[in-house]
Amino acid sequence: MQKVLNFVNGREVEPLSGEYFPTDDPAVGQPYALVPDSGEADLQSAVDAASRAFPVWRDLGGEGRGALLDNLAGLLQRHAEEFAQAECVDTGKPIHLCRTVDIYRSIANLREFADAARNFHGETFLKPNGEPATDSYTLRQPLGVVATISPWNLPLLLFTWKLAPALAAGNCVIAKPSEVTPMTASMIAQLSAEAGFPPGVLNVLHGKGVNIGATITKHPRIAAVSFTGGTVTGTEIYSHAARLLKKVSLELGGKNPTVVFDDADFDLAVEGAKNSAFTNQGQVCLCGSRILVQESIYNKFRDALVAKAVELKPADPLLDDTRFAATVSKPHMEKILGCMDIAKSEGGKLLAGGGRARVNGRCKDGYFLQPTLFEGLPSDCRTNQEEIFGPVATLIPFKTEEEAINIANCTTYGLSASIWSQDPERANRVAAQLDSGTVWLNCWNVRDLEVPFGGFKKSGVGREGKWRAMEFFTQEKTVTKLV
Ligand code: TXE
Repeated sequence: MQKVLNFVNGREVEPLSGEYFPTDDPAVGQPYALVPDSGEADLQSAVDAASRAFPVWRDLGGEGRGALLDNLAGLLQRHAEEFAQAECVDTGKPIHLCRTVDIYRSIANLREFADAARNFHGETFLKPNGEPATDSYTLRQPLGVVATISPWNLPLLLFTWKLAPALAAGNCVIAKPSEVTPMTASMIAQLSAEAGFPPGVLNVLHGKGVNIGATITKHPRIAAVSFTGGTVTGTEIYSHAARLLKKVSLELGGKNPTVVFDDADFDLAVEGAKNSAFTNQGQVCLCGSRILVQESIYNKFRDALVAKAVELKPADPLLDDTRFAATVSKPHMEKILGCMDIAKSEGGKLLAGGGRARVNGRCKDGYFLQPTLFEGLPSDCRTNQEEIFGPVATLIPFKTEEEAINIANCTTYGLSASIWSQDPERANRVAAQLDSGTVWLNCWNVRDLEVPFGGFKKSGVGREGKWRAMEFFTQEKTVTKLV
């Protein structure tokens, strides 16, 4: 079986314990690769390599670091199809999505932060009339050795979304990809050597969250942790980091509302609600899993959405025209099936799906689920409060704007929302009142890499996005002289 390896000090290495565990191809439902079960000794050797590389990397300057990030983007572009195939096998998501989102956006991340490396700057404060008169300027300096911990739903995209700003800002990185989807992180680490990154600048350690993940968050020489994943894990990382006063950025879960008013462009809103609920089998933190629809169009909208969900047939992810494929792992599929049972036991009326899907041929044992819709559930029940992170959404009718806002805001999460209305005043008025880090008007998941990104409430701490991420991965120094 194929072995994934760690990447430390510029080369691939076995875990020092020699221990591995298997990972599945979720579309086939069989193990296909072995993943290093890294531990404390692997971390120590990676931190040592990163610490040695740090002065060289820092002193290369923004131009030099930007050039290497651009080199890496170019190499990834050249190998894009290979990476898309690998991501598809590792995650079970449609190859179309791997090509047009995962790999495409990973290249964009590297290019965006190559630009940030060159153009990030401090501020000046010229105070000739101050008492006393001063000139001050700020320097944005790297933190040293930092860690990134990324999840399985967009493996390379979220890996590079953290790695690129960390490197652009002049830090050396210990990166831990999800143990469920280790492949493309390992591949890009090898490309980084070809791109010319000095040994030790980027180190990738594979392994389980509870082992190597937790060990990373407790290491005294790691100055910051940037994490995307579940809220429970995020809370644990926050508490470990607090004891050592590490900087922490947490992008966590969501229970995002899609709010459809009766003046919406109907077809656009139905299509938007479908994409928002079921893209990547519902495994995107930004997915709209609660679909709030104004009463006067509720029945018509429900019927149209159900028809779209039924049309979305799970299929082999490696086929070009597949738009809905496998969930990422057996435990995750079982978690989602459990959530469907909870929805039924809470009195939800099943409108579409509701269980496993069977795909013939090589995928007959794969982890496929049906796109699933429920209605008739109160907004305070578990199904409408807890993140399912699968292809399961609920429809909830509302009468007034005020009621829509109350329902939308009544969870502990606050990551994103979409509003569908052709009245711009209403759309902007409601956007201002939603407890969400991001609100889309008549669209969903349109991501400008420069704009701030993060969550309200239990959806996270801090903001990512071009300049916000550069701020996170640096510390500010003020230099003042009398004039
Ligand atoms: O995520 P985890 P899981 C949500 C989603 C999902 C739930 C659990 O609701 O059902 O989280 O998924 C590493 N210290 N999201 O269990 O555990 C882990 O190895 C340090 C939302 O897969 O959060 C992986 O690299 N690290 C989400 C990463 O954390 C630890 C994306 C994410 O895994 C660790 C994924 C620990 N103690 C899941 N435990 C989003 N926001 O996009 C685990 N890890």
